Amino acid sequence: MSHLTEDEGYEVAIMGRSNVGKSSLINALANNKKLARSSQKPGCTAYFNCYQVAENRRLIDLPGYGFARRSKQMQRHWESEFEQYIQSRNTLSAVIVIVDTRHMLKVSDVALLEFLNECQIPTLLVGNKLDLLTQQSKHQRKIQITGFVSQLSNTVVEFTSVKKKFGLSTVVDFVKMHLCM
Ligand SMILES: Nc1nc2c(ncn2[C@@H]2O[C@H](COP(=O)(O)OP(=O)(O)O)[C@@H](O)[C@H]2O)c(=O)[nH]1
Ligand SMILES: [Mg+2]
Repeated sequence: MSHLTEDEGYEVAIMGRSNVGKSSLINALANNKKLARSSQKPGCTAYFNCYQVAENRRLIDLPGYGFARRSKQMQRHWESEFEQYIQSRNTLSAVIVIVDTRHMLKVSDVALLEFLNECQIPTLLVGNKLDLLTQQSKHQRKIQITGFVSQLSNTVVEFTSVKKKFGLSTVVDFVKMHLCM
């Protein structure tokens, strides 16, 4: 937090567990495969990685949460950084939370979504890696996730495959709107 740029302008932050596709999404939005480090090794990103989209407009790639191989102490450190960032960053206009649709929402995803809701931060929940699901599990997962999100007044949902470039226009529109572009 203390190393971030001045709290001026607009920011959209990208959050999610490790390996769900946060860095890949930034690369897709930027149309640059090498921009954000996309890694096979989970838990690699341990910084607020800030990408300036235009003057005073940033996308922030945050470290993955719920990464068990990271020490408990590091997990607690990042939890408190997340909380502080969400609660105190004036420029934080909106958050994109990404999940891997092969799995159910995890306790940590639900906790984050509910916290963002309490803080009244506009949120887009992105159910990613849709290309890896069968037609039937796609349908089931969409019903489960959409059902949960319908209880949250500040949250909308979209299903994507960053790999197959599917569903990304909703993400682009959400980012543009909240970065006032
Ligand atoms: N099949 C598939 N793989 C994806 C998709 N999005 C990301 N990945 C892969 O998932 C892995 C983790 O992605 P990464 O962007 O590093 O996740 P991060 O840890 O959340 O930043 C990489 O191998 C990506 O190529 C997707 O939509 N479909
Ligand atoms: Mg990453």
